[in-house]
Amino acid sequence: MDVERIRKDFPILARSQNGHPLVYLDSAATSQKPSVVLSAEERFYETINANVRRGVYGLSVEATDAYEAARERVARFLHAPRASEVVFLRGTTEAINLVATSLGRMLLKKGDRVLTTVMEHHSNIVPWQLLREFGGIDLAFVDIDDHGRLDLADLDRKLDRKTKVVAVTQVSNVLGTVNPIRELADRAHSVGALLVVDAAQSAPHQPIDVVGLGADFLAFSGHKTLGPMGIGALWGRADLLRSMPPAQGGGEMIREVHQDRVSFAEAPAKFEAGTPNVAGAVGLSAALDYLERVGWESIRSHESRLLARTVRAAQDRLGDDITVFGPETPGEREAVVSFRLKGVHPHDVASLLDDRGICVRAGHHCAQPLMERLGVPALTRASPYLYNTEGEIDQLIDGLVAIVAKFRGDRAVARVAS
Ligand code: C6P
Repeated sequence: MDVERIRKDFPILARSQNGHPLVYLDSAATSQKPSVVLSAEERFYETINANVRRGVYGLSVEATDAYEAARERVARFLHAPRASEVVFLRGTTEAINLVATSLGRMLLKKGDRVLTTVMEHHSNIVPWQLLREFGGIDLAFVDIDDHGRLDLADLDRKLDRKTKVVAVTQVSNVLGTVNPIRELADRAHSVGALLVVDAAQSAPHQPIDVVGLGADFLAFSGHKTLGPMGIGALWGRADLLRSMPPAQGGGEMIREVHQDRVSFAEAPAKFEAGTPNVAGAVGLSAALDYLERVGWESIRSHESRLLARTVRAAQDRLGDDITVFGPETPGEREAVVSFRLKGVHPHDVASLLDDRGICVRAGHHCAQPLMERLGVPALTRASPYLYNTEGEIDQLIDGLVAIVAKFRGDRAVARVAS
């Protein structure tokens, strides 16, 4: 894979930050966008902008066709049996909220269990907590082992006949742990529970096979997969979507509305109340085309080289001064490397790296239960993507070595002064 050529497709990578070339290592928060995505959105607004599904005039039909073609594109990416199983939403958060709200109205009764895990993003915890607060469901969390992998024995202990939903991330946004989704699907289905998969951190790195995974629902965000912000998708099994009530009401999701009654459109329209983000869907479609053109295999092998280099160089050059979290085996980790430097607050690490033009995320990463489980208040996280180079990883490590030296020096000065 020719990374230098790929970098030219991403206009933002040519800018500088604090007087240094930009080194963007926060793609797990949001990816950068190639020109083809920017121009696909622009072209939509310049040439076919009209509201969808409403108009009988040609322009509106063209806009609707573009929207539905984007749905077909996402369905192909997900290997979904039918495009009508793909619901366009703002992203993973909105998708999981839809599932929780709708299942809360249809399936989940007081005392039923939803099983999630301690490694989830808040988007796959809080929607279920809302059902606990307002619907009286029981919410349980599967633990992790010392390497940051799911504790499957704990899952078996907590997965009982009361369990109606298992909600799990495919890849942790903090640990990078890759969860065994197919195995989890089989275990969930053995007690009659549905499996909801959060693919926010896996979709950017591989095509998804919703049927092969055994998922009942799967959600991802366009903005992490080179697409625009404000667009993402929920895939759901056709029979489930058919029987589920809508989560939101408004235009376009109805069949008939009268003062005394309402009936709903078929899925996916039933779940897409209001004017959708059509340009976003068109941009997402262009992003998936771009990723496919580059080639998933090439992307994955490039990324695993970058991740391995990050972990190895961090350990070689920083030794005991760094603790890297998550599974050590390369195949068990994807997307992110989270770490702590001894004696330096993660926010200071991110801020000092920013002085060198290097963007990494620091904080609880919207995973506070995981931070509590790990016994840390915060972590620093680097998340490379297809446009990052090995040289950038070396700059990151150089930066960390300098930060450790600076803080060690500061402490020595403080000791002398006291
Ligand atoms: N994680 C991160 O820096 P939205 O915001 O809806 O596009 O995605 C939410 C979400 C859900 N699940 C996982 C596993 C995620 O990582 C995210 C987003 C970003 O880690 C922003 S907090």
